[in-house]
Amino acid sequence: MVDSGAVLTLRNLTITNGKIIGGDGAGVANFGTLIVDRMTFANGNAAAGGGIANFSGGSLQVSRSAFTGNSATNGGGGIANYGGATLSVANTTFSANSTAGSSGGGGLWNNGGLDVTNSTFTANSANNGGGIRIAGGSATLKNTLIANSTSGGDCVGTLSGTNNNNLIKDSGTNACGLTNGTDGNIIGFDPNLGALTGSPAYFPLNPGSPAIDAGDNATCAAAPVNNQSQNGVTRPQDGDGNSTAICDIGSYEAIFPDLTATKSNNVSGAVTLGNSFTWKVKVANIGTANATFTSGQTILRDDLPGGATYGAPTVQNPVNVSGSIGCTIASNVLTCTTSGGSVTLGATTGAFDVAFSVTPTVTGALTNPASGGVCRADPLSALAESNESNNACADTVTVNPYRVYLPLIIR
Ligand SMILES: [Ca+2]
Ligand SMILES: [Ca+2]
Ligand SMILES: [Ca+2]
Repeated sequence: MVDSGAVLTLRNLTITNGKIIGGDGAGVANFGTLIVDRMTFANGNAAAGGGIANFSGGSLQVSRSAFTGNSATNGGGGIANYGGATLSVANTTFSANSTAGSSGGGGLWNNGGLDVTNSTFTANSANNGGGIRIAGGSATLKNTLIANSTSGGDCVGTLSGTNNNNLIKDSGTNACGLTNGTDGNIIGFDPNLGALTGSPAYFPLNPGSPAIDAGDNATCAAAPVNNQSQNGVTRPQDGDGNSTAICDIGSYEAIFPDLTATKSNNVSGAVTLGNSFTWKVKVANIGTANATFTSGQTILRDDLPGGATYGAPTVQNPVNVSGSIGCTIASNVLTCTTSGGSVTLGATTGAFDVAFSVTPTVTGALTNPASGGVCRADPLSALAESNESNNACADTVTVNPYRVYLPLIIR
């Protein structure tokens, strides 16, 4: 318990399995000033506030934390914020908290002053406001994700002031009245979350999630978010591969690799039969996360056309690459794989070239990749990328006939 007038900071701890029969705040009962950072509150049980109860006069600041599996008999499975108390929640996850009580608020119950920014509520349950129940007081939501409540609706109650750039899977009165498309709010859409991971636990955003690059950068830059995220990635990041960095909705900031492949020749696209040229494929990672291939995975495949013979490929110009890349050409298929361990192309700058000589045996267009084949980085989609549509490469070289010029004899 934090007494009125007292100040307590809790950081990097787990408070679990607390139980109060007939009382509030199984993790902490706060009457003073409580600062919670990188904390886990799990599996607590109380009348109200299975994680924390914030009583009148209390001031509670929560950041980069997780509330999971807490429950309350009356209301506020994760946190109960009473009238006359103030609560700020940022970069925090509420998952699988519940209340069976009539007050509702499986994740959070509010009757005081509440500001929620860049937080994620999912799989919470109640009979009224599975994610958040605003019973009274004032409440604002910004850059916040609420979804997948198993009962009671995602958000129930009346918000105050400006509530922008939230993603709520439910709609109407179960989305606290927010409207899709207004103030950057995304209402009625699945956030496409990954599996719970990390400590304190958070939900990653899968590639293509509508929460990616859909937040408000000014909100992220300001306190209490301060361009931080729960997963330790500095906001904002370009998560959708369009070269514009915007912070994400929820506690998580997504980063992904983004492989590209480009092919070039050294003869300006034309060669005379009887001569050779070089094809070069550049594989690069222009994404915000490292691209790591584990042992045995294929980094590049190029189905080469017939009508030529090919020299042995060589790996050239590695930049920000760790591990060993092995390339071979067999039966007119160029394959580059990891060679004895994993290979990482570092974020933003990781790249290498593969070069091989080509000796045409017939005239006409030498079109790479071959008809029905591919030239593609990560051809088996081993990695989840921000952009999967820029992995292909192609190039065509015209093979001209060898011309015989007879001398002109003038008599
Ligand atoms: Ca972007
Ligand atoms: Ca982003
Ligand atoms: Ca890509």
